[in-house]
Amino acid sequence: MERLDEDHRWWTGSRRTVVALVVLFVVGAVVIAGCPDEPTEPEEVRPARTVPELMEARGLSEADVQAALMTYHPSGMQDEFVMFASGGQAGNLIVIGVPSMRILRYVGVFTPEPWQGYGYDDDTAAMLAESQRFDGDISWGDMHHPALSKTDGDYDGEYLFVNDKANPRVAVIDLSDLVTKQIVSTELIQSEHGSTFVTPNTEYVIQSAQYPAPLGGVFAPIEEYDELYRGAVIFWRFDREAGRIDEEASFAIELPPYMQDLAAAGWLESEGWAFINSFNTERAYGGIQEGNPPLESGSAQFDTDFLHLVDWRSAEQVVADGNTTTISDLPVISLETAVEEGLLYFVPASKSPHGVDITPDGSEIVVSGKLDTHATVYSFSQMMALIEEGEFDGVDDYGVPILPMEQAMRGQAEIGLGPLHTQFDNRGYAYTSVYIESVIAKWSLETLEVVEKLPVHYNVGHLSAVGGDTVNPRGRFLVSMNKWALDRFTSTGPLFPQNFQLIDISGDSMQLLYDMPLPLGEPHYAQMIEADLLDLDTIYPIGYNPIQGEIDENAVEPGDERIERRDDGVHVYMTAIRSHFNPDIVRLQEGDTVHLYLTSVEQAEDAIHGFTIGGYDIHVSLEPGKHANVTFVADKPGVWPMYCTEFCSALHLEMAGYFLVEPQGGE
Ligand code: RUQ
Ligand code: CUA
Repeated sequence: MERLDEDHRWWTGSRRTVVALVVLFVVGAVVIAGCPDEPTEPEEVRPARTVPELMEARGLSEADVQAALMTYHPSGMQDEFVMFASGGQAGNLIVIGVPSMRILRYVGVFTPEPWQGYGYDDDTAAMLAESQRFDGDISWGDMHHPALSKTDGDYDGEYLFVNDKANPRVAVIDLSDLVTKQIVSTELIQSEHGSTFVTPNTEYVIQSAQYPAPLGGVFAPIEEYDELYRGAVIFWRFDREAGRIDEEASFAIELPPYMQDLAAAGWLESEGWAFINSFNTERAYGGIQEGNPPLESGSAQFDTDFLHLVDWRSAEQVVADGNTTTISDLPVISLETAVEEGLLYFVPASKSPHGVDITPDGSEIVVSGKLDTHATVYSFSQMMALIEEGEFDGVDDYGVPILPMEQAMRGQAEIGLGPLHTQFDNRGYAYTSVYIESVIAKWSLETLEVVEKLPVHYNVGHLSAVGGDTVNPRGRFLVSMNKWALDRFTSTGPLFPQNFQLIDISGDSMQLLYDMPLPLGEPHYAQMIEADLLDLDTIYPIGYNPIQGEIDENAVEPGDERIERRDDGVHVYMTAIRSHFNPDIVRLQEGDTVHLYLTSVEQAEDAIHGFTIGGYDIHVSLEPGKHANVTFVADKPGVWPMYCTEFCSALHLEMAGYFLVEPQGGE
């Protein structure tokens, strides 16, 4: 019975379908035959095309359209400014065109960057390896503050410095080719934050510690925090001629175990002095499980902490006189000597201060009190007068003289909740990022009155204006670097991008122009410079080794390609040009040491090749003219294709060859 019913249903259903199809067909035929001139499709909805239509359809205001016109760059139009932003925990540098906010480049710094072969050839791998502290094997960096080199207190477009907070390191990037040329590291301090900041003629790159620890990386119980833990500030000497930091000519000054924070170097009137903020003068060190307050509350007991004033010009003399102790290969001026020689003074700064910024004329220092609502404006000349007259409010536990706060400052600007960093324009205004309020506060340097607040989305950290930390602020654009981005972009799950917001500051009021998601790291700080102040080479002379800064001794000229078997291994002199490597077959015995000398003999802009040998974790980027050395042991027998990884020409796929590694014993 059941089976019969099933069959029955099948027939019934099928018959209904057939009937329906026939009816549809007939009706359709009648419609087509009866109405030959009428459209058969519903009227097409034309998408909005004209500006008014688009504005209406997308709900755009006139200000939105204006913002779009100020940032849109049709194909081929180039940006007026270039922003160098730290890549945060990605450990690389981000190069951004402004005002289009298009990412133009990443530059490998503390982290290997496979696409640019950074960390894979001998020179860049050695640079990363030599930057290791305590023979470690750190593969990343926590980059915070890029600093453009300066001449007379303004950007000169020649070099850029960046720091690694987690593993105290400073990198030098050459702006003639945007390549990291040097990374210096120190074992003196175990973390840092006030870095990198340059003196007005880039004599020094400043790096100050953050979390105190015994100097030199030794152990001491945390209960001896006051006695044995210390901060320090390092002055890395920059040799502009060589384009490198001269470690031999660098020095450090021991500081009390407060948590030194951001730093700045004075210019013009205040030239010769460095200013370093600190928090946790309470010297709390946590220990929640041991009944201590967490660091966050332990360090927030006092109403003020200390802004450090450091006379680095006089410190140079103390170092020259040999009045130092060597720790971790650096001559260190002890706290005692620093006090004796008048190199170090403190002035109280409002509750857990953060940013410290020099006004364009160099006469004042603006300090934001993270847990206070003010930005305090200190007068350099008043502070110098106090020092000269010996007018101090006593000394701290380490004997450092403390200047009276009231007499050191001109006044305070009432900014709002959580002021952090300040930048300047060319019309006498200061711009302070206000974290808790999520606004940029614009205030008059003259009256110290806030004139405008612009909401930003959300939790702004640093802000960067064009030339905003120089003697010559340009006052055009400002970028608000927001830590949170919830609700701003299409969701990418629990991990949100950061949000760079571009703001026009050239008018009477600030105008928000653009939201740029930054999908990597936490890009802390950035600096912006006119694109035409940069002078970038687009090709290298043939055989140039960018890390060594000269033609490589093993550069290969066309016609000179060869393979030589010597006592120390197999030397392969190889060139690359569209669309082949030569030699393209390399015969090896298992265990051979291979010295690969690779020269791009291209001289056409943007004719870039990549080089890899499968199975060997090798990748090189060959910009026109560039030379790279790769040394490796052919320890994996087999047939290993090598090929060009960059789509360089119509015959890019044919730009390939073989590394043939014969097993031991000829099997
Ligand atoms: S800090 S968000 Cu690393 Cu420059 Cu103030
Ligand atoms: Cu060379 Cu692809």
